[in-house]
Amino acid sequence: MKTEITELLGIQYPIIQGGMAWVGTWELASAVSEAGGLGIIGSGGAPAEWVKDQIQQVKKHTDKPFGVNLMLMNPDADKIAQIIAEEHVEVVTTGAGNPEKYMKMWKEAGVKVVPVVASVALARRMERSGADAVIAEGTESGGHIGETTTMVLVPQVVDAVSIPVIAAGGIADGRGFAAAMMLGAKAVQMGTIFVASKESIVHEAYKQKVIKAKDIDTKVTGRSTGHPVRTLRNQQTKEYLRLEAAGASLEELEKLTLGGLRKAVVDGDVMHGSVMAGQIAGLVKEELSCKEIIEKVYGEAQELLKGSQYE
Ligand code: TUI
Repeated sequence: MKTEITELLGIQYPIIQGGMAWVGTWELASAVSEAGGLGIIGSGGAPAEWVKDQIQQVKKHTDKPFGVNLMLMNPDADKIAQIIAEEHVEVVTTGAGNPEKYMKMWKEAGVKVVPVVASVALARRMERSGADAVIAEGTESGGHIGETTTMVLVPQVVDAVSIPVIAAGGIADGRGFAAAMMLGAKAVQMGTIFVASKESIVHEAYKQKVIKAKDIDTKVTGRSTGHPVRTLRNQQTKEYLRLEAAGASLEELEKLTLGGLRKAVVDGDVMHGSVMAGQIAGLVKEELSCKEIIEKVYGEAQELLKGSQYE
């Protein structure tokens, strides 16, 4: 399937892996890229040296294009932005902020810039600043989220900008993929399903929690602090929501989630850690390789899109 995104990024399938903190390591990113999608190293809150090392590792394991996600709240963001330019990474995606100040440097280095947006306003602004495409990410997604659903956000972003739009949030099979194309997207980004993939380095307990999750098993914490985060419900979310409702201080709340994602991903503490996952976790039932995931999602979508312009 050729779309503006496969052409822009030089990839076989219009499928992009979400840039997940702690999860988007070289192992996952190179597996997704090797399978014909776009693998992404998730910088999260990691130090710049770690990101540089991961880039070298992906380059060793695949010749295909890959990207780096810069989480803009990372204290090392300036340094990581520079490494992305120096290493001539093919694509940068950004999250949790506005990447305008790095745009010129990246464009000069030939890096394609694809910001994640959760609103039409930011999508428009990113297009004006020179973004090559945007990822419209709905509130169904795991991790740090906006307010609007994928179904509602994607067509409005598509109408607002002339650069290609990638849909994210709530997609884990061919039906979601086909639906996103019908909304006007030129590719999809998926996170949760890749968390549970064979190549994902997350602790086995994390994978099993995703695989066992049902439709209503995610919770959003931090709405009151302005940093809403979607995770699978556990002791941590229960305690957080209790404290949040009781008007606890930011400090008290942050104490509960500090280092929570590492705790879940690395230590496998899925009771007290932050088990970030999207609402679509309920649809993820088995652990497949990245190649199997991409071929399954794409194959299902191809059947559904017969007779449409994407055939
Ligand atoms: O960034 C994400 N998802 C993430 S980042 C992350 S690491 C983290 N951990 C704990 C707390 C906070 C972050 C985990 N998941 N997705 C992309 C995304 N960006 N979603 C929403 C946004 C967003 C929100 C507001 C982007 C820009 C924005 O405003 C920009 C501005 O300054 O106008």
